[in-house]
Amino acid sequence: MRTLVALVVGLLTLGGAMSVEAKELPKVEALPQVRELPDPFLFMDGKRVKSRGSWAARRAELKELVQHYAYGTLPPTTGRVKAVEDSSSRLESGATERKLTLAVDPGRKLLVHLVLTVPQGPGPFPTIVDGDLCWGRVAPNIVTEATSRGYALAEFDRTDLAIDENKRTGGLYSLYPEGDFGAISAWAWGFHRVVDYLRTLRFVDSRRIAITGHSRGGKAALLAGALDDRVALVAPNNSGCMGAGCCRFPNQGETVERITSVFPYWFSPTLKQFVKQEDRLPFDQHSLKALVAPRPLLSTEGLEDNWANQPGTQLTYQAAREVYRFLGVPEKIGIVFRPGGHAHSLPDWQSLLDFADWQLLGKQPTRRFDQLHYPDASAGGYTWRAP
Ligand code: GTR
Repeated sequence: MRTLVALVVGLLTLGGAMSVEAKELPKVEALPQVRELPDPFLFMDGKRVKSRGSWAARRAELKELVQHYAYGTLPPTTGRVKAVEDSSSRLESGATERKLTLAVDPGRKLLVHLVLTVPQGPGPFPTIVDGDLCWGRVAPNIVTEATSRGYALAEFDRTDLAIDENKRTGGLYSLYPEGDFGAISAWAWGFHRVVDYLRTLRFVDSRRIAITGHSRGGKAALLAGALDDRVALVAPNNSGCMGAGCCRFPNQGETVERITSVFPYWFSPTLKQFVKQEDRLPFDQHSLKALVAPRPLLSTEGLEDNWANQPGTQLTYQAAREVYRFLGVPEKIGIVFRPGGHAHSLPDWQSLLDFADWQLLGKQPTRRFDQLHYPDASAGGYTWRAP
């Protein structure tokens, strides 16, 4: 009886997600070839989302699909994060900089380095998490820009979770040696653990935590934001292939073939099977963006950053906007193109802060976040529309 009740409750709560978990997902060769960006409203069983109420079930299915076919399944959550403060100092701006080590696994073996810069005053402050500490600190002028505008900044080293090399050693790989997850999933998991910790701090506004990252760090930020509703705003920067740029129309940018040969360890080994048949992917990167909906999402792009497929990122913006429109919040997805190449520069951060001021703090924006830069290719990109 108890099992039956549990089963019924499980079916009721999981809805459409149940069919995904109960059934084996198709082998890559059995997936249909879809040349356009796949319809995000279409379930694997051919049914289509009809009302806002059934989007949750399709969203659960999409979460399974992106992990299964592309990034690998994130390890389970670990619960309480333990923090040790290594140092604390007052900056000229009046902000406080705290260097911390987080123990993020139950055995307290997996250590993550975090630098937290907090504006003067009691808070609570909206907080931006960036995982790219492995590439050095966010430039001081950007830190000052963020803190003077009332944002705390949390910089962590995603490579503490998984090294950025083609070997599965250390970090999360030691804890979950059987996992199919690649480095991007491990890094996304790291974002989630930092969010766990930030939510315990009284000076952090836990309802206003934004996440960002550059390039491979942007791919991780997008995945992390897609999979965790506690993240209030997601801002991948120049994230390109397997980030905010689509696989099906790579334009002059990186392809799935290239990224899985140069960086195979970023993904589940399954992704490689889609090489030369990317049109069998049952989603594309607009689907990751759609997973963030209805929460705010901004992608920031460089006009000379061709490798990151800016026109394909514009296309995923337009396609994902169909989902945002369906959910009644078309203004919550944005895109900004700036002059220049591949970098996480001050103008990108200013775009993020302006967008966050609007979306998280309700300040009226003085700029637009919906301006296309490239010829509108949506007619050739997708034919479906929101129900
Ligand atoms: C490139 C890679 C891109 C991007 C970039 C980066 O070599 O092809 O996908 O991630 O590195 O992370 O800077």
